[in-house]
Amino acid sequence: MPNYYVDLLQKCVIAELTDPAQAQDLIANVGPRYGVIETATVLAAKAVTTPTGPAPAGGVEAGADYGPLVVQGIAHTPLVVADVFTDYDITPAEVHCDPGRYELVTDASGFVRDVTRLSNVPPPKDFLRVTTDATDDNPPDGYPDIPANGVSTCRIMIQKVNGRTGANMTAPEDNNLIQIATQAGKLSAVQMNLVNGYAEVVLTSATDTVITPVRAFDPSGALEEGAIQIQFA
Ligand SMILES: [Ca+2]
Repeated sequence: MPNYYVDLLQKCVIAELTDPAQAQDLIANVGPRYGVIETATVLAAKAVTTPTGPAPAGGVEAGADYGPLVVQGIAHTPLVVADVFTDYDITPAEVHCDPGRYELVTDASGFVRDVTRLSNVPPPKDFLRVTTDATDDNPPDGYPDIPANGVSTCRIMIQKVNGRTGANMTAPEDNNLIQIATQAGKLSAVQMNLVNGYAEVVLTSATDTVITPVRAFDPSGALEEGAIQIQFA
């Protein structure tokens, strides 16, 4: 049965989990922001939309964040299904999330139409969203790629994001010291301060054909780390 990784705050599926055993582990250890939908219903990709009103319309403001899956090494295929609870009839039994943090809101037929965060738990930490200007062309498989020739480069962009609202944080005080790490290739910098909540580095490819996680993290632990996978092809 397919397992879908769902952003509970945005009410949007962002990936299909491709390793059933890992998916079961994730279900047993759901995080503060994400859940798993385990359903026989086949979900079709639906492009992200900018939210135009309050829940349950949902939507993702600035693209899906695969950091938590990358950091945990969870096998997945990017799949964005916006408005998943609006568009599909999903039962509470199919939605795995932390019942101490989230309440499933059902309609008269018993289908989940909304997810609300319980207010007596602390909000999710602010986090680092990592994106790139590399495009997913060669091969087109969900991972942005650059040639594995040891000289090609791409930009790695790091944005501080409000964990509760998903909005970019761009104030002068959003100047956290962050560190960046990759398992392959070279980074133009491995430590820097955010400027108005933003930083970027250049990643130069290796000559091995690999997919490497690029992580951005806050050594103080105040921010949740972010990551992206870059393919050298
Ligand atoms: Ca690719």
